[in-house]
Amino acid sequence: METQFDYINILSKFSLAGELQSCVRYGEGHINDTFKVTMREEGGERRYILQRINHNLFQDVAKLMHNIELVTSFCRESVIKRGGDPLRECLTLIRTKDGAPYYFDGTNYFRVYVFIEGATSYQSVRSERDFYESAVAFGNFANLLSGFDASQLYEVLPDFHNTKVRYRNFLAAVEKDVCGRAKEVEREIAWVKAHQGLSGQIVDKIASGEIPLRVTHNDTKLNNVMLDDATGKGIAVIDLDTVMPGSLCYDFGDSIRFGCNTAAEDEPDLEKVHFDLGLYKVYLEGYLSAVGEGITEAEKKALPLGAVMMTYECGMRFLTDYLEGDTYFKTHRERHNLDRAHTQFKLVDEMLSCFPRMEEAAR
Ligand code: ADP
Ligand code: GN1
Ligand code: MG
Repeated sequence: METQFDYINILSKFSLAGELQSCVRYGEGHINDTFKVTMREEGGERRYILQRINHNLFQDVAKLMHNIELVTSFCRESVIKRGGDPLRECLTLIRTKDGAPYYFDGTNYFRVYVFIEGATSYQSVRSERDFYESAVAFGNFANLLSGFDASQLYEVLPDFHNTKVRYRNFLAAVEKDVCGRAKEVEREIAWVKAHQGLSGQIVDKIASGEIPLRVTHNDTKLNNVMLDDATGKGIAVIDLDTVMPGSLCYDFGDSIRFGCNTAAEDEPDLEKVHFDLGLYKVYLEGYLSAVGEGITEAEKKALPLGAVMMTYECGMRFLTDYLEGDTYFKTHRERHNLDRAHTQFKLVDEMLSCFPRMEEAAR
């Protein structure tokens, strides 16, 4: 297996049931290295998720894991209160034999979660129903987090969705041009600059108090929610690394960015990439049905803007990473980040061309 670490030794540090059978790379996350671990025990198998935490990004893993512990125990309690199954409806951390929430082998940091069985995280929307259920799950999650005390959390990635800061970082990457790629992407750079006006749209509303800062998930892609294989319901929200102060508009917007694309996030053939307004309406309905009474009129009004803004920001982040030599997002081919940037820019163009209809739907 292509791990660059001794997973047998790593796994032996955790309190796992049974005997190790296999450990294989798993999922399509862009940040951590994720593996599915199968253990054999009497009467069957038990599965876990092993993750090598991306500590280039999360430089203070102790703080990151402090957040994860708090958020997962908070979710667990609420699932138990409503009579649900905490092992399927929230992430469950497995401790090391020393009782720690992660293990450091001198080079890398690792954590283990219970594998959520009988559920799937999808890479693209298969049906309106699935997308609706994912919206309900993320809406419920936002509702749940409204009871969470923000002061307990570390802001592990400061300015994560501060699009103005992202824009400044983009300009710096263009300026430095460490890989000599700026010339090749002059057109894309010009596009980002021409749309600079978008970057302050949500940030300024938060700064002026027009929309509130809340505890949010901040990475609400479809593949960060698990849909039950039997019922189709969104049962668990996963990938909690970025739970931090943020805006509902970010969470709503990121789901739209990813899920309302008629093609994959990295589709090289732009003919296939379109913004699906019908799916946007489906998600909006599901999200509003679950997010709770707490959402303000100003937030509701800004949801469509959140979609445009998050797509702009993400495209800009992909282009920045391309300019910086693909050091942030995992890439699997030449120009992978550039392909990703292209899809996002096309989606923004299409969103802007039907923006009044997006606003109308959110009224
Ligand atoms: P990244 O931060 O790299 O996106 P994630 O935490 O989202 O990492 O994990 C990557 C993928 O692994 C997810 O999209 C999902 O498919 C799968 N996954 C993660 N945690 C679990 C779990 N507890 N049970 C089942 N699948 C999981
Ligand atoms: C990353 O970890 P993952 O793959 O769920 C990224 C998001 C981006 C997304 C783009 C911590 O999400 O912010 O929107 O890729 N996560 C982090 O697909 O940077
Ligand atoms: Mg993920």
